[in-house]
Amino acid sequence: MMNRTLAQADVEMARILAGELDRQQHTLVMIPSENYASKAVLQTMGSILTNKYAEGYPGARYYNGCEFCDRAEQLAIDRAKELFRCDHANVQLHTGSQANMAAYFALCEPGDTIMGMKVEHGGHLTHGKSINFSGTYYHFVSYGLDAETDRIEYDQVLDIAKECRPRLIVVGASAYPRILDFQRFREIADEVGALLMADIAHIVGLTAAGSHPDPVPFCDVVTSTTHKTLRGPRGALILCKAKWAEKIDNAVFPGIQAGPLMHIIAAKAVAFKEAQSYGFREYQRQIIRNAQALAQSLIEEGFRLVTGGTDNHLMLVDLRSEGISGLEAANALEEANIIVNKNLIPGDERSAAETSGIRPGTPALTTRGMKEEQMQVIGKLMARVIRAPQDGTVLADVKQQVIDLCADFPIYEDLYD
Ligand code: DSN
Repeated sequence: MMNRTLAQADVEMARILAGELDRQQHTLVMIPSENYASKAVLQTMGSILTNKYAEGYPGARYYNGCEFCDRAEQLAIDRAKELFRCDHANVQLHTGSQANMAAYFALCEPGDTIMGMKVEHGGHLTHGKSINFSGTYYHFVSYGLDAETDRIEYDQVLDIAKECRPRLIVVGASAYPRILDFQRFREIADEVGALLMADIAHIVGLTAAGSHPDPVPFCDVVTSTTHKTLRGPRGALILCKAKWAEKIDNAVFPGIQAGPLMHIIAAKAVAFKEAQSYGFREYQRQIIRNAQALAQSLIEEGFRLVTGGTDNHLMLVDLRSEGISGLEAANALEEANIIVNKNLIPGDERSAAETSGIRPGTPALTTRGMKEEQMQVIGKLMARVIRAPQDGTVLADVKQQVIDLCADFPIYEDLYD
């Protein structure tokens, strides 16, 4: 029983995993929040640390037998502090949403006023959407993008802050293709006496590698996921100034989480080590070069991009003049093995389930080694599909070209060796 492989123990599930591996190998993964974790990270996630309860923190656990859990978690904390040059790191968060929940618990009281970016303009559910805990338990006031520029206009943010006098301002987005000026947000927060939190779930790899301005010097607390541009295991972390360390740790455990996922924490430590390499810094630079090459290719094909391009790993394609919704475009692209997600664009009149845009990104394509040359080709393939979403011949032809392209950039060749 204990020693059987997955294929021996559960043929059905083994087949599902084999199918997913095949899908990841033969499709262009262009959802900007997705990536391919390294074999070392995957091995650690699948390790025996999943067997252990370790409620508490290194050196202060509620269970015995935590010697190796303590070492693994301390390694993750130390590496996170070094990588992000911060005072304190909590690496136990299961998800980005829980990281934001813990940060609000630590910094605010229920009912406090918090400012966050509108979800419809690129913010996250946990930045105050009424259907989310954030909008239910806190008084969120939203700032959005300027109607002319589709960018954050910092004077507008300041005006809103002066009016609502928030306890906390949240800066960060899931769909904003431009640089975030954390220093300017700090100045705004200081002017109204607010605390400042950055949610860098998307751009964390870029900031760690110096390819995007660093939020850590300017923010009280920084939250992030670990599986997007950082290319680690699915999970999250919180970085903070020393003065918030105890409140953050208490908010995470026992505040909102109990038993930590030790196998995931250990895999975060591995990812943090990988992120300290020169290769990782070059990888992040290439993500941006690739995004800009893809943006250029789409613009040459006649598409309108929100803000006209990108500074980071993603872009928003406005499909309103194409006579196709984001949903229809994403579904047609999937037929051709190109995986993107539909996304609201600023001023969108369609619902979030339909949308007028898509949000392509380059982190996963860059992990498999693709460069600007391939981005040029991919932009043209996407245009063919979006302009002929019902044409079976076009979809079949593009699909074959995608499969051929993917074959030149293999992933996980020896995963099960
Ligand atoms: N679901 C993530 C994304 O795709 O951006 C945000 O949590």
